[in-house]
Amino acid sequence: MARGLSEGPKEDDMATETRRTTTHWGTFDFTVRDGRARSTAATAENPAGRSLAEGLHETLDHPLRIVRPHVREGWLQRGPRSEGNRRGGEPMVEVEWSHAYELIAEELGRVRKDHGDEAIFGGSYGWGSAGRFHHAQSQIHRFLNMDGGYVSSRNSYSVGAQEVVLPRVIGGPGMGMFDWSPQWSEIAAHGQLFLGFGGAPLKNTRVNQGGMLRSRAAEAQRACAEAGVRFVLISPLRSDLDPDLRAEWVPIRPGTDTALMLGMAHHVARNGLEDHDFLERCCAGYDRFRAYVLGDVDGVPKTAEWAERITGVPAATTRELADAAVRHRTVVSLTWSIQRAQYGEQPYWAGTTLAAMSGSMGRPGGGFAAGLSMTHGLGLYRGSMGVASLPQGRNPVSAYIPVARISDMLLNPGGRLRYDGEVLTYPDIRLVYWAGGNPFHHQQDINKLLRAWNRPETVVVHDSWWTPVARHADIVIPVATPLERDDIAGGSRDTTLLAMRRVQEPPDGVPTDFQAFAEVARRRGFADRFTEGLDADGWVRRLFAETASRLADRGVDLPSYDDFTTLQDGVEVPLVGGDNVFAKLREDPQAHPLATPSGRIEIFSETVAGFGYSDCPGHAAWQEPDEWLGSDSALADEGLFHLLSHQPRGRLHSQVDFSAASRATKIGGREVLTMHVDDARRLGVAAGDVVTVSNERGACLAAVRTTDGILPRVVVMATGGWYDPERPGEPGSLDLQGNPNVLTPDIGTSQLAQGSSAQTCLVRIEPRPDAPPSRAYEPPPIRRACDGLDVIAEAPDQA
Ligand SMILES: Nc1nc2c(c(=O)[nH]1)N[C@H]1C(S)=C(S)[C@@H](COP(=O)(O)OP(=O)(O)OC[C@H]3O[C@@H](n4cnc5c(=O)[nH]c(N)nc54)[C@H](O)[C@@H]3O)O[C@H]1N2
Ligand SMILES: Nc1nc2c(c(=O)[nH]1)N[C@H]1C(S)=C(S)[C@@H](COP(=O)(O)OP(=O)(O)OC[C@H]3O[C@@H](n4cnc5c(=O)[nH]c(N)nc54)[C@H](O)[C@@H]3O)O[C@H]1N2
Ligand SMILES: [Mo]
Repeated sequence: MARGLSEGPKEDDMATETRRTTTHWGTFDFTVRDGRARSTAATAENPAGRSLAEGLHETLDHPLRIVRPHVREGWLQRGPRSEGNRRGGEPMVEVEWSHAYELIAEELGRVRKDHGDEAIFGGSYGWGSAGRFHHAQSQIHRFLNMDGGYVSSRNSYSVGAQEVVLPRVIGGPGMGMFDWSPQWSEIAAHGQLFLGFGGAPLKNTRVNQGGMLRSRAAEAQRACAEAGVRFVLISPLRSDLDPDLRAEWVPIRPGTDTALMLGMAHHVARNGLEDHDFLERCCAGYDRFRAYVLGDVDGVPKTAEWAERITGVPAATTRELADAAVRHRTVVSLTWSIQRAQYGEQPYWAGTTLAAMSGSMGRPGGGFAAGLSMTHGLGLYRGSMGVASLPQGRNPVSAYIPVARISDMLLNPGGRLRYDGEVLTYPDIRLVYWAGGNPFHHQQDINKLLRAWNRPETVVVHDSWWTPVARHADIVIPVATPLERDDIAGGSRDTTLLAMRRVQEPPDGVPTDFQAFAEVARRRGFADRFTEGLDADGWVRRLFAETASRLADRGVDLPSYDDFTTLQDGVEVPLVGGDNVFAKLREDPQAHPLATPSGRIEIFSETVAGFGYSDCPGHAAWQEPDEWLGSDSALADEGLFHLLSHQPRGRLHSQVDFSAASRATKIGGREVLTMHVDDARRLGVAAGDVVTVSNERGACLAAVRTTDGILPRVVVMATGGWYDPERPGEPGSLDLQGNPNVLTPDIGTSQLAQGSSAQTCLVRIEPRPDAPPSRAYEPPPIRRACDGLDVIAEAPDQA
């Protein structure tokens, strides 16, 4: 175990000490000698973090590190313009710090004056890094709010469909279901059957938003198996449940879970096996759903045989699962990726409905579960620590988009969008400002994104390395990494308040996001309001003091801040909030109504039905996706495969993709495409071979891995490999590294939620011998102004 921070250096290596800090992917101890980090180790309590620790310290002084501000050559020469931009395809020119800050300040001023505050997009989605003060989203939003506001984004890539549909069905906030889901400890104590749609892969529990110290997910899952819970894994991929759980594997075609649930519901309804009492007292509209399931509405009974034709799951299995679900204390659990698909609202609504029919809803260790183990704390803890965060102020601009509609917004100023009962108008964006996210990772259909991204006049990005988003900026401000800042970490659904201690100093002159925003704020005339006269240390102490006073009200005493920073295991904090609303609902629906119009679970929602969306009717229903293995084209053509792009096991999204930990998950520097052994044979490829994966939206290279643990004709690739176009700046280029988002469609889940739909994706696969190497981890071409380049020295307004 790492030496305690308070112990100080040993005599024999005076200059060496251990420093501990926290990331979204765990807490790490760094050996520091002569002011530089020399090694990384995960905490002993988080063995799973070892695979993500490898080489983390090496990322700090890596050649990909940006240490000076840069401006895209074309922007510097010709100034901001809405035509002819070739972002990502031109050299970047190194400029002076003050010059870069002035350019940003000038541009913000020009765009606000000429086009209004609604011309600035500051949605800036992304995970960024752990830490309550240096949280990039809070920083950029505070900054932009004080400068006049910005067009914002709503909802998440994680759970875009769930967040909008569940409040209509069960009420409450979009993320409420995380606290209301049965927890692993309750399942171990009371549960009997775990129906895991998409499973509960332990790889996902290596990550926790805001950080974590100890990993408990594996033991919590295993305790259920040891208690005799029957695990059924309903997923195209066998590795979606820990082998120790000895789950029965029911392979299913991607995108068809709703049909399986309807087949189960049919069996239950047809045989009168429902929990009639719960459906009558605690639910609304079951009759409407039942009529649909039995075929009274459209003449199509949703039998287990009907479901088999869609899902590929034998009818007998569907019926057996339905019988088991009504006889046993059952959890109907869905991963989030299932709703990150076209019509992603439906499986969540159907899962809630099935759980309500089953008899387990609102009973201990049973009912509907959303995303158990999809991050570490989900299923382990309810509620939050209530740690203070940086105040963001008020945004004077009301215009917003559902987050995944960014390309559509940039491509269609003035265009209309239906969303959750509203009609939104896309604003005319002239300036994009991003800190703490990577749209060239997270957005679907990157070739479309690139076309859209070239429309605004100016794009400003803060990042620490030449990430894909930094390469596609006009003005790049390099910032200190999370390992170079002091902060407080308090993970969501975690119980440890931790000090983050900087591991080393940032490179000379490189600011934190906070310092960079303060510099621009000074040039915009509001530095005092932005900083409130405090430096970062002053702010961290203020947030700690505010947290201490909140916790004192709850009877928890924190040490002084200075003592706190010496506690390597932090402080344990009890969580607040997160009552199980369904238990109370079952007990007495009059006394404990849900926050829905009827106060009950809306198996049928008049509100949603009233929106009149053909792609999201008033109850859960099967809707045929545009791309799936049962489509006419896929049935006729064996060359089409369903591509799933799931979360990477060796990193968080695209973060430090060049680190040793992330590279260890690749083959030959490329992302891995997992396919069935029979498919590999049919395609004439073997493990390790490079293939081209393509469809009408784009193409990427990947290296083959084969297994018998995947449904044939399904292939899976992790997200987050850095976008590496063969011809940088050109939409449609072959991606050399293996980024699945050059293939995924940019369509909303439906007009209700407009969530992202990455999992609805068919592709073709061909062997690609002699593939060109990936250059993702080389910096872009860089020029210094003294290289004789003819550049304008100032922004056009000043010239
Ligand atoms: N095909 C497909 N696409 C997906 C998904 C999928 O399953 N399939 N999943 C989706 C999901 S669920 C999510 S959440 C998104 C994730 O998408 P993102 O959250 O955008 O991905 P990250 O790689 O975490 O991007 C964080 C960026 O911020 C930078 N950064 C880190 N810390 C800081 C900081 O303190 N300051 C600044 N300025 N920069 C910082 C990092 O270097 C990195 O470039 O992707 C979505 N995209
Ligand atoms: N190691 C690691 N962990 C992470 C992250 C990371 O980047 N790295 N990211 C975190 C974030 S931001 C989020 S939002 C969560 C995401 O959590 P999820 O989106 O739920 O995670 P995924 O890994 O994409 O998907 C889990 C499994 O669902 C299965 N699946 C996909 N489509 C279908 C389908 O149609 N039907 C069925 N039955 N199964 C399907 C896939 O086989 C996949 O392995 O993960 C978090 N955890
Ligand atoms: Mo996510």
